Amino acid sequence: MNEPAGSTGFCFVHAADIHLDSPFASMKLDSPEVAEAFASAARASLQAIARVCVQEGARFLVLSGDVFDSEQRSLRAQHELWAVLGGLAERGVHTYVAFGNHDSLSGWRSAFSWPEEVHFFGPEVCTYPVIVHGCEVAQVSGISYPQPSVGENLSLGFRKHPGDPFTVGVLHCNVGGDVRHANYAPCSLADLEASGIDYWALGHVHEPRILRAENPAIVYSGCAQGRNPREAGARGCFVVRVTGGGRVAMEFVPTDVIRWHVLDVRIDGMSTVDQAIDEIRDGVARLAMSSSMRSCAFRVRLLGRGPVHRELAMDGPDALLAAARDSSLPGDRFDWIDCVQDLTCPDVDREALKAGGSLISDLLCLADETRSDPARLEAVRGALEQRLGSRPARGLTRMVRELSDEETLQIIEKAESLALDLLLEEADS
Ligand SMILES: [Mn+2]
Repeated sequence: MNEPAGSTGFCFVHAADIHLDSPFASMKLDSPEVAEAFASAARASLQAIARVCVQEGARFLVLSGDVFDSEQRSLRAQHELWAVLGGLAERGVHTYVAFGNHDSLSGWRSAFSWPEEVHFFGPEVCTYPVIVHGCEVAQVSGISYPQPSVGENLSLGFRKHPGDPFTVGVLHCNVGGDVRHANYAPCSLADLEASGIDYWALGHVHEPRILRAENPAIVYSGCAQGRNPREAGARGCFVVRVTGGGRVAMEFVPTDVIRWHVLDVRIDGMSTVDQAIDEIRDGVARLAMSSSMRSCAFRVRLLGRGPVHRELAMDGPDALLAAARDSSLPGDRFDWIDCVQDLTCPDVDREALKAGGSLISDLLCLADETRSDPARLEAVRGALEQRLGSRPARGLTRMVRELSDEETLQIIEKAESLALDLLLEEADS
């Protein structure tokens, strides 16, 4: 898009949730090279964001919270941010940084002197002018979390006044009470619209989402690098072009250096395990091809019903993991299978068993009723949480609380298969 000479059009980049120092703790990274690639992935995604700023001629960059993974910002992570934002400052690109629930101000004590082009938002909404060739083309308003947990609606502190230039609002928040995300700085679309802000640069939700395209634009950039299989698919930042008349056009640009994929392989119709291995390898190659030659990480889920289920019952998933992993890891890029989950079902005629009028048919009917009743699904999550609650496993309890309906259904499916395997074995013997 070419601006006519003399217009005050400009471009900026919106990113969030970089999570420098992210530990990737849940993964069993038995390859040191892959572990190193994951350890440096957040920094590499930040560097990619800086490259996008330079390539696209951005006037400024906004970072909408969770720049660091933890309040205890390590020296290394601080240095990484300082080096990258310092490089942008040397090119005249300003950066506006808000902190969120992961990196609230309560843990912020800088060990570095920052260039004057880098601006950190404090615990009150504050506004900086953006000057281009002596002319104020925009302003950037933002706020940081004073402590990790913020229950107030921070969006109410933002206001664009008559005569103000194009205004960007930088905020880490949960819009519309989305139950899949911790309800920090909750606000509604109507709150954001009422403020007069022209572009809401939001952080917190890790998936890129355009909630509104214009008047005002309301956008979650998502995280810059997926951190686990729940963050599968392209992750990156938005390049935002604003015309002299204040029209907004945005473009999503991936910045992830390792892309997560969930690969589903169905065993229906397979008679031997090598068919499953071939299918995993084919799927990995196909998804790698569609990932623009960046490294990839995979969670493989085996689904369906058939004779292969019985073969997998013992050490199946681990054996398949070993067989399907590329032994030539790693090169310039790699395809890393994080784990293989066995969600397959026994090779039986489920409908016939269900009609059989036995203990097995009771089990299958109960499983079906549970699947189709949201209240029962909730009860399953509650029961799981209670079982785990007695153990020192807070992380696990939180995971159970955040299980999606799809994940809960998978657990029920798995429970049904296990029970069916045991009951059928008993019937065989
Ligand atoms: Mn985050």
